[in-house]
Amino acid sequence: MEDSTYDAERIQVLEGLEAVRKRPSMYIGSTDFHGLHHLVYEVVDNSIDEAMAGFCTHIDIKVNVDGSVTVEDDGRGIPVGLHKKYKTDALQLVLTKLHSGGKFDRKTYKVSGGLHGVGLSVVNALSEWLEVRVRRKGEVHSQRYERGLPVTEVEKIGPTDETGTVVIFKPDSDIFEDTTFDFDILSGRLREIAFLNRGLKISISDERSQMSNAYKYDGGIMEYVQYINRNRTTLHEKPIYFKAEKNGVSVELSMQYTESYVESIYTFANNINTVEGGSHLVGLRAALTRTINDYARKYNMLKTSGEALSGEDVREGLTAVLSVKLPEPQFEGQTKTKLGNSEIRGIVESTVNDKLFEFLEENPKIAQASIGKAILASQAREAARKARELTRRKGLLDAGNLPGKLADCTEKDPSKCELFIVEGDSAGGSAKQARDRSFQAVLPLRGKILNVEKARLDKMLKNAEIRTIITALGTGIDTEFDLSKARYHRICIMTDADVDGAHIRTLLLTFFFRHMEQMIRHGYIYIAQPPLYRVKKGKTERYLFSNRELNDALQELGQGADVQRYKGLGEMNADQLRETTMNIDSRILKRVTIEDAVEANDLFEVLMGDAVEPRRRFIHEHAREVEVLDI
Ligand code: 0RA
Repeated sequence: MEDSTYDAERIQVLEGLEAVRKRPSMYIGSTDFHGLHHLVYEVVDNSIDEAMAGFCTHIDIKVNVDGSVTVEDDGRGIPVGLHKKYKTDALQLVLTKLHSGGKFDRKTYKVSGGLHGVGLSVVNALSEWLEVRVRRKGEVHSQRYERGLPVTEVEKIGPTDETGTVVIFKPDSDIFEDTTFDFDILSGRLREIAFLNRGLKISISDERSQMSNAYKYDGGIMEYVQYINRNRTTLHEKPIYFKAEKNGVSVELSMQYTESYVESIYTFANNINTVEGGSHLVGLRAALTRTINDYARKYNMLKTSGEALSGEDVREGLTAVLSVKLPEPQFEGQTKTKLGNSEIRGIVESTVNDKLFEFLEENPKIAQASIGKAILASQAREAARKARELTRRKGLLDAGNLPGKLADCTEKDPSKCELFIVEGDSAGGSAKQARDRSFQAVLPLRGKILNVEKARLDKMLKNAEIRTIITALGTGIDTEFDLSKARYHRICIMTDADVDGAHIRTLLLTFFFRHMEQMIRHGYIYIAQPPLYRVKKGKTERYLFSNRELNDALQELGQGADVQRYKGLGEMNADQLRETTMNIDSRILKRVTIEDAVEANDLFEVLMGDAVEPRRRFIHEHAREVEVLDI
């Protein structure tokens, strides 16, 4: 009987190994960059489980010179010693048996579920080699595997008075497209894990580059919120925080209001970033709206008793981190990052209702600041709605009221039409001469358009430059946006190649991102790329778009070349502008992606937000680039 169990086990392990190596994506999602990094998270997750159980205080990760990775923890150590039923060492079982939980299950929440939680055996199966060292019961135990199969016994290699586990593995290049680890990617996720596990020290070093980081946050998710808000102006110094447990589910929330208009809610379930949201997020949203309204009503902060703050109002400018831990998480959605457990909604909702109300009662100053912000948001939204209605009633944004400054094209089919938004009247003049008027329209903008970060929609609509853009495009904005009404399918932003130009481009991209996102998503927005230099020698004439191109050209053409630097579009004559930037056959246009827009939006927060320190830091850090731009 015993022997047949042993044989059956061996066959099962071999079949398991083979299955993992044959279809790795079934176990780790993919064999690309993501799958590769997933191996590290998988090993780290096991140490995190040990930390959540209260036995591990430090996890250290090393990227080694040979491309292998070492993960070391100071937990209890993986169990070692003969397993009676399987006649195999317990350590070997953990490293070879798929889902070897069962008897060895630690009775705490686990980081299992989603793509995580597949176990060390999967990492082992997908590694060219793996070595494990366990400090336990006074001895160091060691074993080596190759492609998942043991090549040594579990050996005792020396005494120790410590406990812990070390796993060293080298991903198999037969399985992974590229086996190079990215230090920044690993660091980013490890920092997130450190925030989510208060007090746990996680260090990482890269033996290839000598870079290293260490994370330990005694404030946990409260510090996480402060970190997210580091570039924003906060409305109360200390973030709201509480932790509670209900029906075996742990609910931890921290949040802080800022002057910004965006909502930044991050949710986690068992340490996994639930990017797609799910039941815990639904519960949180419902509780926020309810509790903020209850508190505001109790203290007569609303004008009329019938008045209510909407969900959008209470979330404007809010940064929040919600971390739930539950016994059996179900992850759903495209990327398995949506929490499916329906019972969690009610648990989170009632916990947040109770605890948040309690927190506000105990911290009246924070309550005032938070609710004041929500009331302001509500009033601004109402003002914006009225402004929009007024503009609509007066037809201010109708395409029938096309702005005088717009030099329109003759073609009427929008899919063939282009609009060049140009900085400054003089450049606008050159562009009008340079264009092909049959399908290219030109809209010159004067000066900087309004700062859309600070301005609310109602003020924004009073700004002539903004109105001009909206009217020329014909689409309307925000809730009234209608892509099918677009008068041009190509909108080209054409600005000077200096700091001001970059600034205006950032402004415009932020505007499109926030109020006409579909324009970007559908690929309607482009950046025109005017040249930085013209080099002329004899009959050779070249336009160059970067300093590098200039250097190369000067090398090639030798001495005596004449260099002209274009500081602004206005310095080019119409022929030059046509040839280099507007003519379909010779120009370079860069289509704006949503990632570009997000980047512009972030940059914008730094450049335009009210927090002075981040702006100073940004300008300092980017001083060199600015210099290059602004010679
Ligand atoms: C099973 C049971 C116990 C600990 C572990 C696994 C364990 C696994 C890993 C993987 C990396 N680090 C780890 N640390 C611990 C509990 C054993 C006991 O009761 O002492």
